[in-house]
Formats: sequence, C-alpha cells, structure tokens
Amino acid sequence: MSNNPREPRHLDAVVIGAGFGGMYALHRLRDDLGMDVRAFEAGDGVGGTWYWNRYPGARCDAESILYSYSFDQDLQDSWTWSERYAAQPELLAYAEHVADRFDLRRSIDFGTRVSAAHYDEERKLWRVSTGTGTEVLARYLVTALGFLSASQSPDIDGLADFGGEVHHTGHWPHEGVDLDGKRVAVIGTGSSGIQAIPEIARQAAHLTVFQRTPHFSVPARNRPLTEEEVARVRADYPALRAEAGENAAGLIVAAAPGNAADLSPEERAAELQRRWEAGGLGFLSSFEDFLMDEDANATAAEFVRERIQETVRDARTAELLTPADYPIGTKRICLDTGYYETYNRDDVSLVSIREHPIERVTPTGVRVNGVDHEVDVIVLATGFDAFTGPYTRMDLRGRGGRPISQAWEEGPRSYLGVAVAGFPNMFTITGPGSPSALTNVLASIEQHVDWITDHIGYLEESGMVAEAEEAAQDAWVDHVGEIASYTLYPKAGSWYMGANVPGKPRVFLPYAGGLPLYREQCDKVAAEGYTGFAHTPRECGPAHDPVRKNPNSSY
Ligand code: FAD
Ligand code: NA7
Repeated sequence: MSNNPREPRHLDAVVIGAGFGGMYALHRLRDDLGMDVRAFEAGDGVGGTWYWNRYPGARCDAESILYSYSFDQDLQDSWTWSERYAAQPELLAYAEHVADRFDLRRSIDFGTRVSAAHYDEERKLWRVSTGTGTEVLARYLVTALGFLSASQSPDIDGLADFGGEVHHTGHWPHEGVDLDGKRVAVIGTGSSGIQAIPEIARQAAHLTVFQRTPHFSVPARNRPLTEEEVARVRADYPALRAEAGENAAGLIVAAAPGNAADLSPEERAAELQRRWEAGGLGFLSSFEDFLMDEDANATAAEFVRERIQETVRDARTAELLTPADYPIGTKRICLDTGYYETYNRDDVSLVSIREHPIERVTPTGVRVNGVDHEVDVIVLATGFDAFTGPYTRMDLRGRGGRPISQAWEEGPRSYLGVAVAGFPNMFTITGPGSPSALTNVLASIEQHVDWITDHIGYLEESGMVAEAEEAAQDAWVDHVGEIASYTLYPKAGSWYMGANVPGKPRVFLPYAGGLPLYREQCDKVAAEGYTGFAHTPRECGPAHDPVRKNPNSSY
C-alpha cells in the first residue's frame, strides 16, 4: 500500500452492484479467494431487481425453486418458497437472508453509485469513483450491474409538468403508492405492465392502459407450493438442479415432442393446450422449432390469439390486444394472472397508441389523438435500456481512456459476454453476448461468477493481467449474431434487439445458443489456459498490493 496520504485505498477487487450477481461475486472473491473486495451498490439494500421493482404484482416468472442459488446446500435447505413464482417481497427477503447468512453487508457500500471507473494503464489498476466521493484503486473490476437495471422513461412532452404522481415500475416507491379511488394510467404492456395491470385495476377507481404494441401473454398459473412439493423438492434438489443444468434456459420443462411439422394438427393443438393449462415458460417448448420456424411459431401464435379472442368480451378491445406482426416469444413472453380478463372490467379502458402516439401529457392527464384522458397517477411500465444502459450511463473507460460508449458505438462487443477487449481485468456478469436474458438468470449468474472467480484465481496465482483479444471478441460477436440469425428473434422490435431505445443500434444482445452450449465453450476456454485472452505480467511494484489473504478486511 502506498504511503501517499492522497493515494486512494487499494483493494483487490471492486464489485459494482449488489443484486444476485454482485452478492455471489462478492462471496466467491472474498470468502473463497480471500481477496480484499468492496461492493458498491446504488440502492440502500441488496437484491437489485427485487429491491427496485416493487410495483403491484411484481414476481418472478422462472419458478422460485430454480430461480434461487444452488451453490450452497444448506442455503437451499434453509429456505422455503411459498409459491410457484415468488412475489417481490419474498424474493427481496431471500436476498436479505443470503446477505445475512454470508455476512455480505459489511463489504458493501450502499447508497453509493459508481460514477466512474477508469483503467490506469501504467499501474494496471482500476480507479473507481463514486457519487459519494469515495475513490479506490483495484486490480479487478467486476461489473454486476444487471442487464435490466437502467430504467427507460419515455420522452413525452409535458410529462415533467404533470400535476399528479408519476412512477416507473423499476423505481417503485418503497412505501407503496396509494391507488385507492385514483384514476390511473399505465403506459406500457410488457412483462411489468402485464403483471401490474390486474393488480392496479383492483385498486384504482379507473385504469386506462396505453398500449403501443400488444405482447403475447401466457397464464402463469401461480399457486402456493404444498408441503409435499416442498419436501419432494428438498429431497431431490441436487438432481433437479442437474436436470435444469441440461436445459437451454436453465429450467425444468417437459421436452418438446418434436418439430411442429412432425405432429398432426390435433397433436399440435393438444400440446399447446396442455402447456397453456400447465402455465409458465414451458409454453415456449411446445415444439422444438418454436423459435426457429415461422410456421411452427405461427401455430402457437394463433393458439394464443384464439385464447385472447375467447377471453376478452369487447371485440374491439380483443382486436387491439391481439399481437399480429411478430413471432410469439421474440419479444419476451409474458406470464400473467388474469391479464386479459382485466379488460372485461367496466373500470378498465385500453387506448392504442400505435397509430396515434401520446401527443402530450397535460397537467391533468394524457392526450391521445385530441382526446384527454384525465388521470391522477401515471405508471410508466416502459422497460429498460437493456444490457448496455447500465454501462453507458457510467463513465467507464478502458485502455487509452476509451469510453465504453465509444467501444460499443455500433452495438456492444464482448468476449463470451464476460470480458471486453480494451478493458483489462474487467469482468462482466450477465453482460451483452451472454445467455442471461434468455435463461433462468440465477443459473447464468452462478455460471458466470464461478467462471470469473476461477479466472481471477488463475490470474492471482500467475501474477497476470487478462484482456480479451480483439480477434476472439470478433469471433464471439459473430457467433452470437450467427446463432441469433438461425432464430426468429431478430424479427421483432424487442429490447433483446435494442429496439425499445431510440437511436440504439439494432443488435441481438443476448447469446441464444443456450446455457449448456455456452458453459461448454467457457469451460473449454478455461481448460485451454484462457484462450482468447492476452495474459500479460502484472509487474507488481510497491504501489500495487499483492493479494492480501484477509477476508475480514473492510475500510
Ligand atoms: P440486478 O438485480 O439488476 O442488480 C444490479 C444492481 O447493480 C442494482 O441493484 C443496481 O442498483 C446496481 N447498479 C447498477 N449500476 C450501478 C452503479 N453504477 N453503481 C452502483 N450500483 C449500480 N430473471 C429471471 O431469470 N426470471 C424472472 O422471473 C425475472 N423477472 C424479472 C422481473 C423484472 C421486473 C425485472 C426487471 C427483471 C427480471 N429478471 C428475471 C431479470 C433479473 O434482472 C435477474 O434475474 C437478476 O435479478 C439480475 O441480477 P443482477 O445482480 O445481475 O442484476
Ligand atoms: P418491456 O418488456 O420493454 O415493455 C415495455 C413496454 O412499454 C412495452 O409495451 C413498450 O412498447 C412500452 N413502451 C416503451 N417505450 C414507450 C413509449 N415511449 N411510448 C409508449 N410505450 C412505450 O419492459 P418491462 O419492464 O415490461 O419488462 C422488462 C423485462 O423485465 C421483462 O422482459 C422481464 O424479463 C422482466 P413496445 O413493445 O416497445 O412497442
């Protein structure tokens, strides 16, 4: 450590974010590698997504028994999920339980947003600055920023001058919002809107939904887990995790009976009906080629369209709610509880803003096509600047002071979704080019963090600095694009494609090859000595701390 009093504190590693990704990274680096690690978290608590997204109806749509950590058997055995899909308070309580159990909070600065992280090329250290004035130096920068943490608010004239309350689902007030007897507008009908709308309708005097694009939604069929189910899961947990580990999405779903064309029309209908009744993301596995073949996909899309028409009584509303111009599943499929039924209520109206976008927000409401819809509260369920937003909103600079926004000008570039050329010793959890968004994200997080921890352990032992090579990165970006091109995903204007953010390059952001294939490739890279990474000597001088095996250190 330097004797210079103005020299910032030296750490081995900085983790940014204390969601499920950052919490696990902190635990592995601090407690398994014995590194001096500090995590910085903008929120005042752990949990990330489940700390911020407290809107009515917020819950996971990967089943809780799998949407949870698997790395610690005792943790697994000590937690009992109450429902098939846990609601936000239970997910947050789980994150807090994990933080307590592994004593994570002592290594986290809460309420501390990282404003800048610059790589000091000469010293081979990351200089990290926060909004609270802290500055530290660290050998490793581990970004656990979340790929859905940068909320996206629409640029609508007059919104700032609205006289009532405006809340984004991704920043829901912790004390809740009293919607009783209020006239409420919800703008946006993606997963968050579709979860919130039935709940808000129950509370509000009147709900007006402003819809730009109808999304496909499948019943969640959420329910409490029975004691027998919990006991069965507990007895079989390792086997269940192993089974999920072989699934492309890290989930347990019944295998598809084949490609759609292999089945008769009756068999196709029966398969879709069975999965519709079972509820959940397994609907996407009705056919092996569900997300690859237009005809297969169209069969499933038509099935859902029929269910919408059947459920929604008003013909015009049903028509507006029926997606028509993109394949099902290529915008993130939504799971709902009574979403379509909600439009049968007299106190709920739907306004399409497809042909006539919102003209402006007035002090008392929302104007569309010359009609003023008077409301007291506006809920923005308008999503996130996915994957890249959390990076580009921070002053993140690699070698030569190059900002990440410049490196990613034409779309993000990464090697394996965990490293970026020009950003040595920076490791990204669920970064662009990783499977994350197309999987049970907890499974992806565990894979990423374990792989990154192994790599950092290797660098510590060998005294090296790692940087993704441009050629390896180019090949990975091509591979991500090629795999996406075999699917129907690029056919929708989705956040997977960056299409929800004006001016954002249209690039398919996650890796669509599935978690097992991804894991295989990462393992191969590691087994072969981290191919695709340039490893250069750290040349540790007096100003560069060697690893201090001090798991208890904090400052
Ligand atoms: P996050 O939970 O997003 O945590 C990132 C943290 O980093 C945040 O707390 C943020 O405050 C912090 N941060 C970001 N930038 C900075 C900075 N500059 N300085 C300091 N702190 C910073 N995934 C599933 O698999 N299944 C689901 O059912 C599911 N449902 C979801 C529902 C919603 C409404 C949303 C928004 C996401 C959902 N996801 C789901 C995805 C979810 O984001 C991941 O499952 C997971 O929680 C991500 O964990 P994370 O730690 O990577 O990121
Ligand atoms: P999504 O899925 O991006 O949905 C956002 C919704 O908001 C969607 O219907 C958008 O319409 C709509 N939107 C976005 N911007 C505007 C503007 N400017 N005007 C009108 N409507 C707009 O975000 P969610 O929060 O629902 O879900 C994100 C993920 O979190 C989800 O996939 C799960 O993985 C969890 P569009 O479809 O773009 O026309």
